[in-house]
Amino acid sequence: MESVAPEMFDRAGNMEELLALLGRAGIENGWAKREPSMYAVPRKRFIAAHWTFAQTRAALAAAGRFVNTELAERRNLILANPVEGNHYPTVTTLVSAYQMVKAGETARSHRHTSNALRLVLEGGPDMFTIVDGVKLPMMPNDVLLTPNWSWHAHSNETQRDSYWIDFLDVPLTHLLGPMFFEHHEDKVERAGAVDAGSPCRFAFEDIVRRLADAKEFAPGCRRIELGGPAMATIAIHVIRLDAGSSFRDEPSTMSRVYAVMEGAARARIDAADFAAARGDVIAEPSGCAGEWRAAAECFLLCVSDEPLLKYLGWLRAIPAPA
Ligand code: GTQ
Ligand code: FE2
Repeated sequence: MESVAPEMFDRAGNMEELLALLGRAGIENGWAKREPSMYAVPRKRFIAAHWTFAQTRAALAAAGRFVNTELAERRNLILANPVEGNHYPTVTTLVSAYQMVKAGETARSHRHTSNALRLVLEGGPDMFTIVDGVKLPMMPNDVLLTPNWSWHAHSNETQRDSYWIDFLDVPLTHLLGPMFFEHHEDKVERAGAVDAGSPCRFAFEDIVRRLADAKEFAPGCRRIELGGPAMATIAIHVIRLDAGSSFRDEPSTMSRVYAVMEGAARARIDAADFAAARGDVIAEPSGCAGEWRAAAECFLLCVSDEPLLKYLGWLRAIPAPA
């Protein structure tokens, strides 16, 4: 970029000379752009993808032999969307990861501006996430929140390694810029009482009870929301499908990440077919059509950026291509 005097533009004799001057001045023209900045409907960047707990569990168990929580802030495996060149987001705004904390181990206290939640796959009454000094039990299928800037550590006081799935809005934090992170002065924040009834904990038994009273949104399909919404950028829904039932997600601007809490499901997302078992994760990026089907009764966790898009006035259906 150099300084181009106004008189130079006066002397430009044709479009080519003008474009050359603009180039030297570091100014992009808006009529013959490299890339159109607007288009009729959203372009897709991410693709549907499936990760199995069978595979990631084995990988985390192996990581448990080589990686301790002194070395690793968290012993986690990032579910980067498999689209070419991507190494981090699972979908536009969200990243998902599997995490394991060994029996007797702790993962130190920290806080960050990114909002997070976890879905417990293997835990117990003495597996805790310590949120702002309060111990929240991590029982199988519980959902735990660690919103923006809340201190959190994980303390496994059970006899078995614990596994769960993390969901965070880090890709959104990266895009907008407001990432802050710090360690607690105590390695693991001192915790008072156990609070199984914390607003940051959704116990599976309560989820099951609420779903029993929920009305159908499609035949054999019931859905509840955890929180309203759970966090500023993230909505969490749990869907219960009776055996043989199915529902559709119409293509829209929201991004979704699903996890199977119980049972097994088949998903057809755009042209891809997936058979998902308990603990598996499926990315359903914005713009994708999803069809979900249960062979046997099934519980699905759906994590989305719905509240963010709603707030922005950008939650819209995307019409199918003509
Ligand atoms: O457990 O605090 O998968 O901060 C990524 C970042 C988990 C966590 C992740 C995190 C955590
Ligand atoms: Fe964290």
